[in-house]
Amino acid sequence: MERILIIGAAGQLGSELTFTLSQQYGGDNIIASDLNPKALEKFEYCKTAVLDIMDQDAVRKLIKDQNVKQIYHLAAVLSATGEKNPRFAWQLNMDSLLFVLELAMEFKMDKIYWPSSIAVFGPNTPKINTPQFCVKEPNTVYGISKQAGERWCEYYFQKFGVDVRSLRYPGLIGYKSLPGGGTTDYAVDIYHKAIAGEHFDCFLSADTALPMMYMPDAIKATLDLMHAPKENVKIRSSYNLAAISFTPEEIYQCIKTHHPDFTISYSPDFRQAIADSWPDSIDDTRAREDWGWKHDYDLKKMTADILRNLPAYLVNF
Ligand code: VAH
Repeated sequence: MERILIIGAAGQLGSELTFTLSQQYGGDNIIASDLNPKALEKFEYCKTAVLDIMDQDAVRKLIKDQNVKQIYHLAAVLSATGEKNPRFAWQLNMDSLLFVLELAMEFKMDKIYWPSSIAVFGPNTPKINTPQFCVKEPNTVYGISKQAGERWCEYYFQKFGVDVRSLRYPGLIGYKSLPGGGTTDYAVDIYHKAIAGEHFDCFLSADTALPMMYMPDAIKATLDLMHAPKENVKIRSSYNLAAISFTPEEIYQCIKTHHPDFTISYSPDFRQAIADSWPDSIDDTRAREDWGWKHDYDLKKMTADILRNLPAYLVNF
């Protein structure tokens, strides 16, 4: 029985990726792990383990006992939270990745997945249709850790043959988890406020365009990449990935077609500077050429799907 370990399974991406992986491989072959025991209660359909990725003995023991052959390493401190505790964010994001790459060698793992982000781009990166290869001088701890992590992934692939794969996610939007510590999480919270009939005060300015993606597209891209034949995965740092780009005003206007009384105001805070350092849109031609990436959701289709499904989910939060 070869198993897949998901580290940080209770996060925004992990919550949905764990469900899809369990559907594909069977719950008995999936181990959802997280620091927070309570957060693991929702994973009734797969195996679970309370796990601190920094507790190396515990991680090694679990890998041996459960014959883990793939790891999805999703645990990280996101952009806004990272700026409040830079040293911790760097240590968790970097040390945990290096440890996972070492484990991949030690246990001869089949594949590793590690998410990067458009946060690797910085203020002097071309902002429109940002290319796969370009200047990257990120000025957030999160972005710096993702850029360094990409370098390590490519190094472990080239030097040691570790089959580690990665995507530069745009802002991810889903209705199955609450808004987190990300700069793009305004685009999650806005739906919650609309459904609750509350006013929304946005922490970014009305015209802040950012690359975004609906969670079902992010899950599809992740599994398309992980299932691609090894020879098709030609970029071993991390692939640019794109779907939609919009501003807070544009998502507000889209929601307003469903909730005409919904109101918004704009009060940019420290996260505005983070958003301003990121691209407006991304060129993901290489992902489309190398392993056939294609997104399904635009802003209108995503908004309709979230507003249809979120009310039932609000009961669970
Ligand atoms: C963040 N949601 O806002 C993450 C993402 C592109 C941003 O990596 O930090």
